[in-house]
Amino acid sequence: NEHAASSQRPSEVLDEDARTGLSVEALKKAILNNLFYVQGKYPEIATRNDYYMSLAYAVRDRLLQRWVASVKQYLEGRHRIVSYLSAEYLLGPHLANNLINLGIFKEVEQATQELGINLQWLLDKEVEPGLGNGGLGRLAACYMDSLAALEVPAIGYGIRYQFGIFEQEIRDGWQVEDTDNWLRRGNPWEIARRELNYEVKLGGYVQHYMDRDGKFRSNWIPELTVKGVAYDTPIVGYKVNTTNTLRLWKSEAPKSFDFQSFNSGDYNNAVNQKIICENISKVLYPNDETLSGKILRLQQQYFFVSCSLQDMIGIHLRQGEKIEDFNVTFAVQLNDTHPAIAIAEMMRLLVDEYDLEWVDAWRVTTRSFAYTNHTLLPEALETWDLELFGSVLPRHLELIYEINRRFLDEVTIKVYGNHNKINSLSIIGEGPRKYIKMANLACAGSFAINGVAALHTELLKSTVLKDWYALYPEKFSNKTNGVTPRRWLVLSNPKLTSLISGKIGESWIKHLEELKRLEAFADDPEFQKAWMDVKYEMKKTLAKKILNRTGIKVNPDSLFDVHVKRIHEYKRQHLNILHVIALYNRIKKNPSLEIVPRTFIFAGKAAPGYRMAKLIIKLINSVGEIVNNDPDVMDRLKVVFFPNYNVSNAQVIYPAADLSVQISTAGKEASGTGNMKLSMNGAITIGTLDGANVEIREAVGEENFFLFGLTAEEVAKKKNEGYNPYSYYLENEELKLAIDQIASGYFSHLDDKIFKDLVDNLLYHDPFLVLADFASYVASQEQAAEAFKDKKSWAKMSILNTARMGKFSSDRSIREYCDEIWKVKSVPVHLNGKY
Ligand code: H53
Repeated sequence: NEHAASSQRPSEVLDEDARTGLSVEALKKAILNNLFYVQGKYPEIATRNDYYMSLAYAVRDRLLQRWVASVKQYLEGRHRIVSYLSAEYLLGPHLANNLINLGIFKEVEQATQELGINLQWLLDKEVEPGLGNGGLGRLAACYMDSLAALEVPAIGYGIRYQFGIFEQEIRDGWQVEDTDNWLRRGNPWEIARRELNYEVKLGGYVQHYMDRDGKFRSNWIPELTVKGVAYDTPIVGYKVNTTNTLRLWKSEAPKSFDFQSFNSGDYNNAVNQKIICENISKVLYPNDETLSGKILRLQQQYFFVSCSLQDMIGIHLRQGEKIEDFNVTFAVQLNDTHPAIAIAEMMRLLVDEYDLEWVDAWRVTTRSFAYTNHTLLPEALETWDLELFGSVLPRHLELIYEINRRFLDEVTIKVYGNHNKINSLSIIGEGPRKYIKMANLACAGSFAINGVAALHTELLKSTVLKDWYALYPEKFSNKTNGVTPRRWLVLSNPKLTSLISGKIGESWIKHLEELKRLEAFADDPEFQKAWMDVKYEMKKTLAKKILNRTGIKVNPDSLFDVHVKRIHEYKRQHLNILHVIALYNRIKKNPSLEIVPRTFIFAGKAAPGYRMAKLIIKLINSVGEIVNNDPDVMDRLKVVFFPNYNVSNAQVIYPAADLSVQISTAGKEASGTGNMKLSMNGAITIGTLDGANVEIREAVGEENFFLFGLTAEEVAKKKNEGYNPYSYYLENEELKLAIDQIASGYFSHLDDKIFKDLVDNLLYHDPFLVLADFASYVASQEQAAEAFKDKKSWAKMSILNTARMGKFSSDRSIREYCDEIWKVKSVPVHLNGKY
């Protein structure tokens, strides 16, 4: 990489007020400047989007100043760097978040106002980068925020998908997908680093030969070479100078390509090859918790991992370090198995490209990587058909065979030749077709393995990774997930934020445990009222949005029962809807029934190929159509499916929730993070003992949590004994009626076929024990409704939920990763001599 010499000293560039000043005047000047020089407009003809871009560039200049300072300081000091490898980052809009972290929200609000524009209009212009599916991608985004807030040197590596998660529309009650062309109006937050690019080989075959020194060598002759170009997004920490890099790779055709084909006159082939290369980073696979086994997905994973490792090695060597010391410079975290191919790629780079001996290469590799497991669901544990794998990564297949051979040699002694154990530990699965087990590759090549909630880690150790735990107990630890209070409280709920800060100051934003001090006001009637007033305001705001998006009018005085997350059978949105139907039937039976009015709010995307999940969406909308329009109901119940659940919509929904619905089958949800965000915003959870719910209940106190359902142990036992859902159907009248209605077409204009698969699945299989937990759920919901009637005690519960959420800040999670896994320290960054 060349560096152009400049006669100007950096400080001359940095001091320029209009570029980097934080005063209202400087910001105004910057916005107008950008309007003219970047957008080519003047105020009279500028659109809202022009102003959005001008403001975004003004903010970016301020980020860049801190970013350059951070990079300089990291490199000069030779500090240890965290490298987070993740196929997904579900960032959400940048602008408002950057204003908060830079501490200039108020100033920009005033600057825009003085220019005669409304900041909210501009914030609404941003198209959010939806480069993730759900929890896993959003976790990566929260962790990037916390790494910067804690002043930890870090790089996030991933893929710059041209199309992110699809946009969801609801037509006739069904989910319809539309492409997410998030880059259509440009992206002011990224900087294309054209000069930072790497070649990545794909396909082909491997030649073996002996070199002049008698050393065996391998030469991978690829079928295709693609180029990865770096696109950097600065991630600034909350009220610190630290600005880290999110480096996403875009795939392109290498230049040499056009030449070859051009020379041979095969223009069509050249164009086709270009398309094949560009396809690799084209689109995010829309599956959450299900593997797809598709060639393109493997290519994506390998593509971004290879670019990232080449980049890290470059950074390491440019500091004058030896390749053998790579693991001193970098701690590399694998976010699930999606980047696990990094283990084999690291071996290839070290052995084939940097000439290390196998044992030395393996030592460096196994001291560099750590692996986070995010799921116990067997259908989500990634495997690759061995033949397919070999067709994409022939050299890696050889390397994995060798890794496995040496590994099994070592293990066989330890397990006294127990074949079942050897099979379970092997990286290669046997069967009609052989396959590669990515979780086993990740475990073998990592020095640390963690789950994402206490229960999940325990279940990992006792089930899915049992044999690994028996051999390497010291590698295992738990790192309960967390979420960033900057986006999920300060940004989404500014009114609650100022109420809290008015009582206990602002330091809780960086030290969330300090929310504890709110407990002192939990019984204070005035504070309770102010608290519930904020909740009411947020419910009105959401009610407006609901009317606008769905045409459904909801009552902000009703209990907002909020179930928002990806649609999946294990998350049991159908258990929720069965409860809705039960309440509806109680009203039908006794029209003068006095019940707590409720608004059921659902939101979430279904993977486009997941039939049952799409059917559940249709069922929710069908039930809604009947319930919402039945005059007998008299507005006591409303069912809303809020379309296109994404980060922006979540920011409006969480603050308005009274009840947080977290009802997955115990043992299935690894952690959950929406549960944390809702509780932080003062919603009370109705939930099973699953994932992080267990720890949330411990933190907020059992009297502030509505518990129901079978435990993970009871679920396992019931399944072992032979679970019979049909008996639950026969025994529970309300359940039977609800299911019979669905089956008979009561909610579907008498169409009795549409929900048949769903009904049959529940009655004869019910893999997620919906029917077994139904009675207990309904009973628990009755308690919740009863509690909601007592406004004072509800307010107290709500305050205590927020007050006791300190543990669930992603700052706490990241601190644990730093201290216990990565062994990295924070590096405060100074700007012009100031911290
Ligand atoms: O990861 C979240 C967890 C959540 C879990 C989720 C997840 C994905 O979103 C995708 C794949 C996967 O294996 C796991 O379902 O429970 O909170 C972050 O850890």
